[in-house]
Amino acid sequence: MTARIRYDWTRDEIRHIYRLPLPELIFQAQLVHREFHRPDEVQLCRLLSIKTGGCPEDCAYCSQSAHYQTGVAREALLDPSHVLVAARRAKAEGATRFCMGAAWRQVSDGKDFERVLEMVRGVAALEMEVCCTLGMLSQSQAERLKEAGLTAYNHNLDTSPEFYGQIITTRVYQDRLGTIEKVRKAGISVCCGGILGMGESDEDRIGLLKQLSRLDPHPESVPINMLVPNPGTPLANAEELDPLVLVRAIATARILMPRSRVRLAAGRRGLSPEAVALCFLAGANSIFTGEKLLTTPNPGAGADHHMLEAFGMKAIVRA
Ligand code: SAM
Ligand code: DTB
Ligand code: SF4
Repeated sequence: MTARIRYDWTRDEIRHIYRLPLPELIFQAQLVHREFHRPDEVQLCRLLSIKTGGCPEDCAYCSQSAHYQTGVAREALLDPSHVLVAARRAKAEGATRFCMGAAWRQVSDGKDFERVLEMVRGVAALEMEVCCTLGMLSQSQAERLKEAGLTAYNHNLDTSPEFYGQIITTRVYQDRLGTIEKVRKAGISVCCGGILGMGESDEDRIGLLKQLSRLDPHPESVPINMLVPNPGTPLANAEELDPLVLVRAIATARILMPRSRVRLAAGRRGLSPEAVALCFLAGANSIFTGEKLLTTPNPGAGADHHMLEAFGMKAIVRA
């Protein structure tokens, strides 16, 4: 049977998939996965925080929000030459995508934005996929990023529209959707996903998956993060998520969005190798590698090459 790409998934259909017996859910996800992707291949991506801390938003999970005392120091925008050294190193270690994150509510025009454009041009020249996550954007900024060679923009919906207000109060869901639309209109591919383990319910996770699967076209890349609890944030003591919930969410995302790259993003350090293997079986085909995500630790490139070897899987060489 050939999976059809659909943009009209209903909550009932998604709930039905999400609640299938686990072996059946993983089997269905594998059918879709094998039709659209090579099951032994994983994309390695590298993150770099180009502007850390002091963010005016109040995202309850984030170490970089100025609203909480998290011990993350506020830093100025990095120098493009420093960023290029990191990108070259990432490429040498097998990454085919380089993602630069800034703790901004939105991009402002001026010196800093020009510097970001210079970073994008530099990374694009290394023939890597270049992704940025800089907060909200204007249409003309999106177009200038595209001209500079940006291939993807990350902007997450994070959770369901219903739960959103309990996590972030300084912007609304519609702001996020608006930015994603501008990115799409500029011809940049969309990277959009969410976080699990913030105290949301199954219905919230289903709600997030519904929002993502009704974006037309689907986001080319869907990062699924597990909360990394940060001391000092309101979610510092959130209850740990059952990894099988993560596996269910990944498998459901795979079935709903067959062509998308599903990225097992933050929180991987807390997973056993068996849980990571289950995530791959459920249809994840990308990870962040390198010792740091933006501000929190992550498995290093060496450990990840080791892991893939043990699983008999390989990193893709060209994006
Ligand atoms: N400031 C920009 C924004 O929010 O769009 C870009 C950077 S922000 C850190 C990118 C994404 O990382 C967030 O939307 C969230 O999904 C994820 N993230 C941030 N902190 C996290 C944490 N502690 N655990 C898991 N995911 C996290
Ligand atoms: C995404 O969904 N996850 C990445 C990337 N997009 C920018 C960020 C994860 C951040 C984890 C927390 C930290 O390191 O500060
Ligand atoms: Fe700022 Fe992004 Fe952190 Fe929210 S997630 S506080 S917008 S850096």
